[in-house]
Amino acid sequence: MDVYDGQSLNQRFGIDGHIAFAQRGGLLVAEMRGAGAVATVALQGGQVLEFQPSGEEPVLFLSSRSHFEIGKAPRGGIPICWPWFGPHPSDPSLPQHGFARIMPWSVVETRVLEGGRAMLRLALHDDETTRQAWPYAFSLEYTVTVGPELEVELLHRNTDQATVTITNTLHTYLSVGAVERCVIHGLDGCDYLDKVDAFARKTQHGPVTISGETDRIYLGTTTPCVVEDPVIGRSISVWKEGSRSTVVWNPWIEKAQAMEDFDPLGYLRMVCVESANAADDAMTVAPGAEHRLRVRLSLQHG
Ligand code: TA6
Repeated sequence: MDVYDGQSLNQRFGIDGHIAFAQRGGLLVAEMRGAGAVATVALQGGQVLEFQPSGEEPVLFLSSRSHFEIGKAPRGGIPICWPWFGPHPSDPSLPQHGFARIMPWSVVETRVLEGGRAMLRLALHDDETTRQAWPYAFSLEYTVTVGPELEVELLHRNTDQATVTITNTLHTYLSVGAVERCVIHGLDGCDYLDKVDAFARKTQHGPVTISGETDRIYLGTTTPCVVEDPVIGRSISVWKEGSRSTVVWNPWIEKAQAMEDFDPLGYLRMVCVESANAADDAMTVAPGAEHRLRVRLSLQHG
């Protein structure tokens, strides 16, 4: 099926009142509604762009200057960084954060689950384009479940004959009232690589706060993070499974201004808390084996 034919997708996978396919700029998106929450997912990259439970402010940051065009990941939501996180280890001509977030994913299933949650399942398999960048066979499935919580799961099956080494992240951009007022719990005592200080290895003492460019890979951590947001008056819990690293990123002023798709003051209203396997936590996946990376976003008040 042509992954960019909205009409045939609606005929085959649309579910009245729950899932419809529409054009957003140059991208085809799934508009989802489940148990009172709404979400938007771009078929390019399987990128969740928006998630908003009823009565809540948007949970994900999406830059107002995002491009919705083929070949470029919109700035925000949850880009899927796979099969490598960051620059390619040896070939600078290859895309940063791997190719999964800029490839066309195909729809394989849509369903309404118990309680009225909406589910969308997408797939991506190796082809000559991916094999030029990464010479291995693979099968990826990405499942997005929308309800009062957002759950995403990236399932990688190694269909190659070789063991592969993967770094990855679900690069979650959270929307906050004022980043400098937020407190991020869950990383106390963790070692991290500080990308703002030549990847120096440091130890986190207490919660994480943001008062400048912050780009840290926390290592060997499997615990959930909680972003306390006193301005909006809520906390966002980032639960994860299948991830041993957590990346915390805010570009702050200069870096944000250097990104033309980052609205000028957007950095004040976002923080990335990314569920990853990066650096020392790179993973190997044997032939025939599979790896699941799951993230669940939920909100708490008071
Ligand atoms: O996850 C943090 C990070 O690796 C930063 O260093 C910055 O590069 C960010 O990802 C965004 O990367 P992108 O390629 O989406 O602009």
